[in-house]
Amino acid sequence: MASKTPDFTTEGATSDARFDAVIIGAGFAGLYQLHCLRDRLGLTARVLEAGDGVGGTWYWNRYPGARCDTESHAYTYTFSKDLIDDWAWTERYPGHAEIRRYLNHVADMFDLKRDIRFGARVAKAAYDDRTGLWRVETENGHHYTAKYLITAVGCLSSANIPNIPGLDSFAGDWYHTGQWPHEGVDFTGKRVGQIGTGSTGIQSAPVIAEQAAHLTVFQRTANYSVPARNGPLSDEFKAYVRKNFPEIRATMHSTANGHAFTISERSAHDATPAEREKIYEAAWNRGGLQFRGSFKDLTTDKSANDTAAEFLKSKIRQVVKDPETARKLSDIDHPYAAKRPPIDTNYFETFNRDNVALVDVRAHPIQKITPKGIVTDEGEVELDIIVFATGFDAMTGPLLGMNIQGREGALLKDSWREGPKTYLGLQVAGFPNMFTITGPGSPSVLTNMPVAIEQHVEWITDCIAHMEANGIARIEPKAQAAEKWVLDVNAAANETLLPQAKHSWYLGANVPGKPRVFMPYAGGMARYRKICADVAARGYEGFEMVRA
Ligand code: N01
Repeated sequence: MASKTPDFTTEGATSDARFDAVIIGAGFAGLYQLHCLRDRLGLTARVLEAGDGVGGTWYWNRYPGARCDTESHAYTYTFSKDLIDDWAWTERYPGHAEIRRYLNHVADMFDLKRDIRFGARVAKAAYDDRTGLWRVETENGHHYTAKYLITAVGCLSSANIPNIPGLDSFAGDWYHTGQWPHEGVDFTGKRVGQIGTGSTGIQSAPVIAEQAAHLTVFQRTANYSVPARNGPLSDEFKAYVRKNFPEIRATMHSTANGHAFTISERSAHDATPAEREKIYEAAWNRGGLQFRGSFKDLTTDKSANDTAAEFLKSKIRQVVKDPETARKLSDIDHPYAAKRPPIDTNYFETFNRDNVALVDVRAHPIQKITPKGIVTDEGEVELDIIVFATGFDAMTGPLLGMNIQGREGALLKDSWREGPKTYLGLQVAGFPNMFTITGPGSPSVLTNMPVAIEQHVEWITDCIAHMEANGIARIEPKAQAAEKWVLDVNAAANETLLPQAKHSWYLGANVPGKPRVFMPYAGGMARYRKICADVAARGYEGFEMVRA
């Protein structure tokens, strides 16, 4: 882990530093929010960022193989033509280092870093009923006050490290993929155990296996995966993207998931088995998340989904040579894409290597960690390094970790004891002037994140512009509007197969004790965009606005 930056500023150290807005986080969301408030509205804003650089999730996630699953030409801001013309991605999917280079480029191009304080982890944010201002305190004791508090903390930034007895006694080294050492980890000659086979584990296992003496993958839930088919982008493709960006952007803004590909308008039931096989085979060969778009009903109709699921399971059985390992890897308990579908580079092929083993911890749960390794009821696996690819306390974790207090000192963690409650994923009743970019109840993680982020940031910016122009001191959702939105989020999830994956992090099921509530809005980005626009057009319906 990088060493902590010493304070380089006295700002907020002896008296509160005062801004129109405090933005927490310097990833895609925080950078664009700063640009909008400062350069479009002329407000003062300070970004507080825990890391020592920009990047958000990509500042922390530097594990082997870390790469975005969205194709690079769509994993991008779309608000500036100059920026689009000025940047060319090099690979079909951007790696973590290239995304950091991109975000640094954006920060430099729009001169954003001068308004970001790095190494500033927020310890507390409290609304002051008397002044109508937020007071934000960092772990290093600096204080900020602002009319607006905007959280841009990401959905997947609070590491979930399982509480396995004996971890403290482990004599080797252990790491969580979301808190990866910046200097990297040398696996040469080491016996490595990796716990977790989500999108992250599926990316990291093949890379670790190439370097380590031996890799044991501990799998609790078998997972589907489609080959990513990554590779360098041709000059022709780069030129195509530059020339056609307005159409690509229009596609990203019109599809349910914000990607640059469209979903077929055909039902899987309207194709013969031979036609379906051909379509799935073509999608498999093309690779990537658009496998989901092969038919319009794969995410909503179980029997349509079964056809894709069976195709993908048969691919696992074809690729993996050892029948027992193939059986364990293809014994999948949920519909395809009901959990976030991973894409991979040589994931299933990795299990054909002599130095890789699979342990089924659903059948043989992990009992404890000893100084020497991991123990299941099948025995002890001796290890030098444990890699926790065990995901995140998603969506609510980063917000609840900041000790946020609203009106009359009410704690966010008390308001959300039964599960998160927001209006549109944008605001919480009782927490005036606090905006949550890609908060629970927003489409966020079910979509291409930069698209969701741009929409949120622009909506928040318009809302703040409206408040400033009309002398409005305070905005917050009405309690009934938030209650209704929670019902709408549930109803939207129930229109899909998503709730059928009982162990998914969308439901909070991966963190013991977390309330089981379906958190993201599954109605699609296009529908959500219209709902937000209509709410604003009707004078911010569902919100209460109070004049100064
Ligand atoms: O985390 P996960 P992730 N014992 O929660 C297992 C995004 N992402 O980091 O499924 C044993 O999906 C757990 O098992 P189970 C993407 O949105 C994006 O992989 O709970 N196993 C599971 O196998 C993704 O969905 C990119 O039964 C335990 C794994 O650990 C999200 O991040 C790349 C366990 C966790 O899987 C999270 O993905 C990578 C225990 N106690 C990730 N606890 C992009 O490309 C957990 N597991 C943008």
